[in-house]
Order: sequence, then C-alpha cells, then structure tokens
Amino acid sequence: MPGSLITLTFNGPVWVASDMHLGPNGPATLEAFLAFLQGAAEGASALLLPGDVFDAWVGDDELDAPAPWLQEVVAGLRAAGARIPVYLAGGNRDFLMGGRLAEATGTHRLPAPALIATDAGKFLLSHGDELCTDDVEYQQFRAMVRDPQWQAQFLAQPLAARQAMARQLRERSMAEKSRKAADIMDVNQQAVEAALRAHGVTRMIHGHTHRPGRDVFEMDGRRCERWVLPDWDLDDPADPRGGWLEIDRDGPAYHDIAPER
Ligand code: LP5
Ligand code: MN
Repeated sequence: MPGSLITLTFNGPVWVASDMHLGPNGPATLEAFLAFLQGAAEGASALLLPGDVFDAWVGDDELDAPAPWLQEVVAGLRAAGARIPVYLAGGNRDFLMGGRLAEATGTHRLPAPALIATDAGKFLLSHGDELCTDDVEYQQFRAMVRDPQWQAQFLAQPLAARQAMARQLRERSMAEKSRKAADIMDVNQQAVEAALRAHGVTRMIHGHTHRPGRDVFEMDGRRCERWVLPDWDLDDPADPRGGWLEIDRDGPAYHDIAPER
C-alpha cells in the first residue's frame, strides 16, 4: 500500500544537503557549512539535512561541554532554524542525535525515510545507507546499532568511552572500505525500486554513497530519477568538495561549493 508515510509539504525553494561529516579536524568544511546555513536562511524556504552532518555523534551529552567547533555548529543551526524550518535526520554516523540536540539547535526531526512534497512534486528522501543491501557486513552492523536495547546499553557508558569507541570504529570503517569492492558500497537497484514502489513515487534523493549525480531509469514503464547528494570535504587539498541540491518548481539542481584557492 503506497503512501503510508506522512508527507512534509514545502512551498518555495527547498535546499537539501548531507554528509558534511563535521568534527574537530575540518575547519574549512565547518566554515563552508556555516556560510551555507546563512545562505539557506536567506534563500531557501526550508533546509533538509538527511544525515551525517556530524563525523560521529555518540549521544546528546556531547553538548555538556561542547568544543568550539560544535558550539559554532549549534549556533549556526539555531540561527538558521530561527528563520526557516531546518530538518535533521540521522545518518550512519550520527543516528544517535536526539531531542536535546534538536532543542539546542531549534531544528526538527526529519523522518527516515521522508516523503517531501515540493513545488516540483514528491520525492522520497533518506540517508541512503539502508539501500546498500549488498554490503551485508554493514547491514548486520546497522541492525545491531539501530536496536534500541543496544543503544540504551551504549548510551549508559561514559561519554569519553563512547567517543573512543567511535574513533576506533571510524578507523575500522576506513580500513573496511578500502577492502570492500566499490560496487557493494553503492545502492542496490532492487532496493531503490522497492523503496520507490512502497511509497508510490518515481523520484528519490539520498546521500551516503558520496557519488553525486542523477541516475535515470525506467520502472514499471515510468521514468524514475535518483539524485545523489555529494559529501563535503573542503579540507582535502587533493579534492576539496561540497554542495547541495536546490529544489524549486523546475526540479532539483546541483549547487557546488567552489573552494577558495
Ligand atoms: O561511514 P563510512 O563512510 O566510513 O562507512 C560506512 C560504514 N561504516 C559505518 C561506521 C561509521 O563510519 C562509524 C560511525 C561512528 C559513530 C557512531 C557512534 C555510535 C556507534 C559506536 C559503536 C561502537 O557506518 C561502512 C560501509 C560504508 O559506509 C559504505 O556503505 O561499508 O560499514 C562498515 O565499515 C561496517 C563494517 O563492514 C562492519 C563493522 C563491524 C564492527 C563490529 C563492532 C565493533 C565495535 C568496535 C567498537 C570499538
Ligand atoms: Mn553516511
């Protein structure tokens, strides 16, 4: 039965971005994100951030004694959130974002997945990791850490211990990714089509795979589109990058964040 999700309706330009992976070691990315928030507050009617805004989020008590970079992110989100609705969804690195962060930033929780109705029609929006079904080891890991009981046990540990585990896991993830075949880390086409069918739409937007672009294909005789958001890393001298999608009545369009050289 398609259409069982609540639809979020937006009038006017909607900006969508993900995978900034903000943390203590990315000053240029942080600066670009703060400028982007200001731009969104001025140019968008809503801002949707479907996951991995943070490089790692181990619980909302990260806000107890926030480092300067985190204070800036909170203040930036709060300033944008005071002018336009800002929606945040958890990705595979920041799925532990909770109500306290939402309150501190004045943002709303974006359902995962979300159905959004824009001036250009409907889109399914999600982080995208759930579509990478060929990455069986990741999906097993995902099922474990999305389990409420696992999360309660994890959150019961001291903040410093959780941060240390997240650091270890980030290192492990980077090692695993260099070992895994590239195609298993992309979305699975059957999973994409099943998600579109389940929600009765022909277009989706997601992040996570860091492979920005538009994939056009036919399903059940209908033209379908899958728009992939870019990841951000303005601190990578070899490949400084970042960007977002703006959806207006003509549909989505990419905006690149041009690095200053
Ligand atoms: O994130 P990215 O792009 O590097 O890779 C993802 C998948 N990796 C992850 C892990 C995150 O990067 C780390 C998140 C840290 C913050 C979370 C905090 C709360 C959890 C703390 C848990 C202890 O999501 C990667 C995918 C890739 O996307 C492409 O889709 O392949 O998947 C993996 O690397 C998972 C491995 O395949 C399996 C890992 C098994 C680990 C078992 C538990 C070990 C716990 C160790 C704790 C010290
Ligand atoms: Mn991700």
